Amino acid sequence: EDTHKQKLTIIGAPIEEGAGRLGALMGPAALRTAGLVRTLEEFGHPVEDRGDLQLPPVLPVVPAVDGLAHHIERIAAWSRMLSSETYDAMTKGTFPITLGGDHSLSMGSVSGVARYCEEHGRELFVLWLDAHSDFNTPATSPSGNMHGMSAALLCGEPGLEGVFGEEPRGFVKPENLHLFGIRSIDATERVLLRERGIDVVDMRRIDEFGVAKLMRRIIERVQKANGILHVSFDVDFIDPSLAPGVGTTVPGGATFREAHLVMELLHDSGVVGSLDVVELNPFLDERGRSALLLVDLVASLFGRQIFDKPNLADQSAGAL
Ligand code: B3U
Ligand code: MN
Ligand code: MN
Repeated sequence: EDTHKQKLTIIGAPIEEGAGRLGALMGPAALRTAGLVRTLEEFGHPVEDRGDLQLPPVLPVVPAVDGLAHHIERIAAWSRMLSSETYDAMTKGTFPITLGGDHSLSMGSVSGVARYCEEHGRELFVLWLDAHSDFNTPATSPSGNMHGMSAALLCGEPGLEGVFGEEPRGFVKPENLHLFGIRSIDATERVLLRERGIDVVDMRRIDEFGVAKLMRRIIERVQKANGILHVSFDVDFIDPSLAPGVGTTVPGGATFREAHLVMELLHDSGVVGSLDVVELNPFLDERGRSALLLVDLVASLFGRQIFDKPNLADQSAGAL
């Protein structure tokens, strides 16, 4: 789980039915056009690109849910497939990067990572970079869109068992989920997030304390537990003025430097073991700028630096 020269497995997940607007299907293609693979190779990582996965011709039968969950059969098929893809990639000692596709894909990608962690006795932590908390269930969701349910499913909330059925899956401990960059929470989500004690780093906390302090606190938790950190990067984490290519823009998002700093700190930490890049909607983008920004952010996660990192061992003013 080292972001330094590790072998990477790219998994394209052209899924769009979890979102309210179509177009995220083109996300993996746009990220490739923007030079993702070339950029990762530039930083010395051998890359295996598994291409874009396809839905199987026969979808699983999912029992009816209490509430609203649009296209649950298709999302169940993607989840099962992606779970075994990320699990296999990690079992082979590689770092899976799942390209979306809408955020419902993380039900699958993170489940596979969690399964790997369980089998290897490693504690899993999840950093969910997003404008939204994605903590609805079919019973609480105002929209029925499953990209707003993935974090809840991963924490084992009721109502989403049918997504995996009897297929192997893994879970995330609610206390190990860190939502970061949040600025849109439904009333029903708020209740559930409080009941489960989820760590919600909202934009106000980022404004007051800065991303560096808030990120170090999360990274130190992972390091102390010798854990593995999964990063789930929703494009709407970034401010829409910089990344307009997303279906659900929310003003007041991360700035260019805040987003890069998050990635730079994650790189230096060495704790990241897998990544999702989700919700890029090229149909809504402007001349590829969101895709290009995402590739630059991924480059920061894999080692691109402006010049030097500060010496943390010596925090005296002179050393800064
Ligand atoms: N919370 C709302 C909106 C939403 C969640 N995630 C996105 N949008 N991208 C819902 O539909 O669950
Ligand atoms: Mn999301
Ligand atoms: Mn979002």
